[in-house]
Amino acid sequence: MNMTTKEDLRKALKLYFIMGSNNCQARPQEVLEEAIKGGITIFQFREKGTGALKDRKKQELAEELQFICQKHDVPFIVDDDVDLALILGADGVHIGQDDEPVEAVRSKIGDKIIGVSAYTFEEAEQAVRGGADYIGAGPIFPTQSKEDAKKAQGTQMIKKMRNNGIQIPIVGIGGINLENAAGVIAAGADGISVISAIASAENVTLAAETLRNQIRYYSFGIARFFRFS
Ligand code: TZP
Ligand code: ICP
Ligand code: MG
Repeated sequence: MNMTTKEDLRKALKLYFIMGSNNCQARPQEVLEEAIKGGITIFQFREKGTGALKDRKKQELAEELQFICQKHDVPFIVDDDVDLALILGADGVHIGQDDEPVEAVRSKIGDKIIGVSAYTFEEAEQAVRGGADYIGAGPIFPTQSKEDAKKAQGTQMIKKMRNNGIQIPIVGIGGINLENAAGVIAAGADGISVISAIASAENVTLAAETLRNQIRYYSFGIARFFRFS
């Protein structure tokens, strides 16, 4: 995967697809292939919750999904499991507030991508200080996909992070779909991350494609607005 500059990462975060084996009906390998056809720009392997695979089985699925990502030059990120990310040589890890501090993860994983979940501005600020490469802000809208999800706080949290000096890439997460994706970008996010809007879609490729077009259209509008105003 070619990710040579910070701007490459910002671009790669436009349409972030997250999935584990319990998020889809069809085989995850097929769902990922279809989502890539639809234009997802980065993928996170998040094997969590009811019936989640463990150990050897988890690693085998991760390897297969990583292979698919590599074939299509889509960055492959591992949720939570820094050891697995290292074993696989993943492009990065995504960690939450209950995981190890960013600094500790950085010392293990070197210059690979580190994303951090943030619910508040203070959490985002701390992640930046620790050396995070991007922030996953949310839940923005109510979600069914995370068992212990906090209360949704709307797009204002993204605005707050932006207005208070968070400059690294931000992706919104939680309940994002075709109807509300534009508002997340308009609030200042570089991209959106979704599980169910793609993994549970009847037509995975079409769902990804439609989200991608939505983001493209709105990011373009915002870029023009700032250039001419
Ligand atoms: N973290 C905050 S919300 C969420 C995670 C992992 C789940 C997002 O899933 P969905 O289906 O896109 O709401
Ligand atoms: N944000 C992102 C991008 N991924 C996650 N797993 C999360 C928040 C909790
Ligand atoms: Mg976590």
